[in-house]
Amino acid sequence: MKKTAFITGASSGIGRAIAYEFSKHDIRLVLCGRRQERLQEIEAELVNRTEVHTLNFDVRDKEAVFKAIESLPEEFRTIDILINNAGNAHGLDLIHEGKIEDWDAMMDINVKGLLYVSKVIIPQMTERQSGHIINIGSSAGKEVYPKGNVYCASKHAVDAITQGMRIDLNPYGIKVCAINPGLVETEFSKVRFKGDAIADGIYKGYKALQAEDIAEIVYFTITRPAHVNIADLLVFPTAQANSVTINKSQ
Ligand code: NDP
Ligand code: 8X3
Repeated sequence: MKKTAFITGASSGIGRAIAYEFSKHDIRLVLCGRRQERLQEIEAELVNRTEVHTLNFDVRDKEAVFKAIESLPEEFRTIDILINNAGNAHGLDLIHEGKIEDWDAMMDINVKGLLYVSKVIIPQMTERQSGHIINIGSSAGKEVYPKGNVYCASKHAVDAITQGMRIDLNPYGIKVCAINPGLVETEFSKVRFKGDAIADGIYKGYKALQAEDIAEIVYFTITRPAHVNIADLLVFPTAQANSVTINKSQ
């Protein structure tokens, strides 16, 4: 039977690539983000392959999250696959020099936003006793690097929430997984450095992961047999060994 996937942060990068990958496999799509015009462009490109519905909301705004999901048309209401992907880093500063607005953004979007969306969607999964939740974590959720402090904390929280979800949803047969990438060439660094020229150098001198690499891994994860749950996956570009060891001589 045709499945429906709900993807947050679908307007760019990893989320958009997941939408394209899923559309190749006839998965119905609910695409979410703040930039509605981007979502509409993606919808226009994918609508010949599968049904697409876009939802425009900021994951920080819990009322907006609840209202948007409640507004889903009947044919998009049963969510089989939830991809909690919306998120970003904001800034790269020593802890004593960090900006409170950056800290708020990372905790509110990466952690609380993920919880708000999950809060609305999980009950229908527990009721049906089926579903698959994939949280996009990060290598920053596995180790802390210099100046990574609060972004790393937000992704460590995603790691803990993923483990907690897997435990609490175990009686319901719901699969829960975290995919944790290292460096992926998306708009991530443009957002992190607020358009500063530093962002241009982040993916130079080596081949970073591409959003499509992560999308293929996500599709592989959701197509395992019913008894197999990929629980936690860490993926780096070959040139990267950990957050600070990157071979840029290629
Ligand atoms: P992008 O900046 O390309 O995409 C981020 C997505 O998140 C956009 O679609 C954006 O949509 C959405 N988003 C951001 N803030 C909000 C918000 N407040 N409300 C709703 N949606 C929001 O980055 P990536 O694709 O790289 O990032 C996706 C995920 O992958 C993030 O969770 C990130 O932490 C994680 N990740 C990224 C890595 C990398 O190196 N790129 C490595 C490891 C993990 P819009 O602006 O339209 O709202
Ligand atoms: C993104 C990877 O190393 O920039 O989560 O934190 S990193």
